[in-house]
Amino acid sequence: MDYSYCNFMFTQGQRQRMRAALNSPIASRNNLITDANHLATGIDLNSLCRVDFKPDRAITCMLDTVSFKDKSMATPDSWLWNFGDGETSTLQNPTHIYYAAGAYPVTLLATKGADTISSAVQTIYVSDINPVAAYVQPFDSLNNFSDAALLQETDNALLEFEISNANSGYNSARAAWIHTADTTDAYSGRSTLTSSAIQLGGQVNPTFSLQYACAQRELNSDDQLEVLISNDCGHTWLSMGKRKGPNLRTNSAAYNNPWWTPADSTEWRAYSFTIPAAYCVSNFMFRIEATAFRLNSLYIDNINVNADDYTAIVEPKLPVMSVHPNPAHDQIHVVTEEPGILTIRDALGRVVIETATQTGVLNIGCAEWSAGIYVLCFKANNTQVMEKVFVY
Ligand SMILES: [Ca+2]
Repeated sequence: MDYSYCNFMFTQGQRQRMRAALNSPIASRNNLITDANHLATGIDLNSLCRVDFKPDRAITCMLDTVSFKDKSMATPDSWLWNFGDGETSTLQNPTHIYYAAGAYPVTLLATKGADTISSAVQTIYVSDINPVAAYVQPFDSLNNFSDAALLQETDNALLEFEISNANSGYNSARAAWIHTADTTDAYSGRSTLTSSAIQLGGQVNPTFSLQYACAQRELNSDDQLEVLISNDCGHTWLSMGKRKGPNLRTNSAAYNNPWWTPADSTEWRAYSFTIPAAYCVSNFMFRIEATAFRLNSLYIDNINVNADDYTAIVEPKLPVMSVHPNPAHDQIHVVTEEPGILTIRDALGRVVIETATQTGVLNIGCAEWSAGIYVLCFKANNTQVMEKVFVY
């Protein structure tokens, strides 16, 4: 039986269960793929039939260490690694440091007795430290994701992000788009877009934001969007929250036709957060992870990282609001950069003030307010930002 295409045949959940079963010590199942078991079941371990390897990461930074692990069947006698930058190694499981940004094709040539086999090429993407302390991506004039300094990885090629059709972006021409063709092969999988390193060292409260639009084939499936951030060049990742199922879709109907397109900006939502201080480092990265079960279409647009300092924004971005002093006692000064609606709620969610704002400063007296936390929500251009203020 050939299961080599099993990522097209089974759902994510089924695959996780099968992998868990194979790696479980129960009934010694985790011994099934050991050399000892291969010997016992008559597999010839004296000849080499498959040479393969796995890097600990496919995207990394200059001067960072990448670990490579030999995954060949039947332990080879010798190894010759080519790291794609002119350097080689004869260790079984070497580490390597890249000293310049670029894409490096890595191969492993392994020998056992008379057999010498080369692995397939795997590319390691090495990121420079971005000299611009911001990242903005509107996807409108993009040919491929590497031009956007985004590395795409997927476990189902039918569910890769691609550039969307005309007039489907957020208030704009195009977006990044996962759409499921009308075939069960294309229903289940995970695709990620990982940024290169972004220079956030020394930044104060930079923000991450993107817009997304989503429709589902079935309203009870757990399609998911998650943004993760790294402060160590992709070694470890912190989830900034998952949007799942009903919290992900921006259109309430179930769509079977695979070509759903958001009608207008009301079918888009913002995913935004303030980047924690511990992540304001010189090699900040973000990863957008989309997991599909019965997805119809997922659109991502208008990624902004610390965009307030960036001068080349061509699309609407999140409205800008600053609030001071904070904590406040007598007055709150709210500065907004465009007309919009400001709503202030107390800790129980009750509206204290709702008012239209113009560009500039709005002074709000708060001397009579009870002490506590208040949430200011500023809406403009169909998006919103929030700030908390403590009144004492
Ligand atoms: Ca766009």
